[in-house]
Amino acid sequence: MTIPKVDKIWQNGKLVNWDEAQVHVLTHGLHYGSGVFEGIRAYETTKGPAVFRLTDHIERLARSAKVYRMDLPYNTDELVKATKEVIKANNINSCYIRPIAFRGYGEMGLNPMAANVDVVIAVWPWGAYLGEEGIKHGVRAKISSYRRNDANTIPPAAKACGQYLNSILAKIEVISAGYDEAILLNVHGDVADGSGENIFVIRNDVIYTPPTCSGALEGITRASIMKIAEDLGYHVKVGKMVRSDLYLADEAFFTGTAAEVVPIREVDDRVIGEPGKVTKKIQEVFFKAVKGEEEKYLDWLEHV
Ligand code: PPE
Repeated sequence: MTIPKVDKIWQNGKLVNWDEAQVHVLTHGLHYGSGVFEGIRAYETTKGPAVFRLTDHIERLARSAKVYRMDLPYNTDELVKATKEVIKANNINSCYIRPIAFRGYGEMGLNPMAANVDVVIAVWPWGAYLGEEGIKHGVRAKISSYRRNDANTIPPAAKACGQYLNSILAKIEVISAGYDEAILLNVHGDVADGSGENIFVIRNDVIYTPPTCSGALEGITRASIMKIAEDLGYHVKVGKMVRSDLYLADEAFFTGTAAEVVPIREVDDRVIGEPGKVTKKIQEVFFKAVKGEEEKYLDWLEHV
């Protein structure tokens, strides 16, 4: 997607004009992918814009940084405050939020420990990641021939910049083949997740999702959906899954901050069909929750 411009970006503690938020071409993170990032969304509510699980996202950013032994120059409270500040400065009611911390300019080579860490928080309007049609009628997914990074190669538990080359390979492979989204298996052949989403399947009214040890990111939407599904009375099981579990699902869907909740209509040309009743119910509660229309989940919203 082309990024729509807004006014300000938060860069290393200051609000700067969009066009002036620049880095040097010899930035460490540009050369080696040595950065960590988050994807967060703010939604319009009757009480003004609210960020969905902001603190949880910033805490995950800190965990990602820990994996790469990157010292963040700001603590969680400061980054939560900064996120609200940049939303306010842009006078925007609903947006996607992209905090990124990366090894900056000044050091080159594979020992990054001396490089300074830059932190940026940008916001912009971002509509349906896999399309409005996808949200309503489901997407066609294909299992990529690329395997999800192994935990002993590039840990999928962290959300690191360079690791997304893995998702990019998978995504361009299946898009070129005419599908909407890629599903990745891990090196052992178990289902991990989508290129930028977690995955759920439903069979006989039981909801299944792969464990993080299969290579799934510890998704914040995933956790929210598990809670919503349990509150609706469904059994949710976290367990290893193979490709035929996808083919034989009664229903399936992706979850993610950018993607939100997107039904899967087909996997590898095996038809699952139009979104089913469980998926639709979960989708409905999720979209109400993010907009502050579900009393039960109001504590997931952090008002700007
Ligand atoms: N798995 C992967 C690989 C992933 O990248 C994401 C988020 C998820 C699962 C879902 O996690 P969560 O957002 O906490 O529910 N992907 C982010 C980046 C997407 C992009 O294209 O960039 C996102 O959704 O913001």
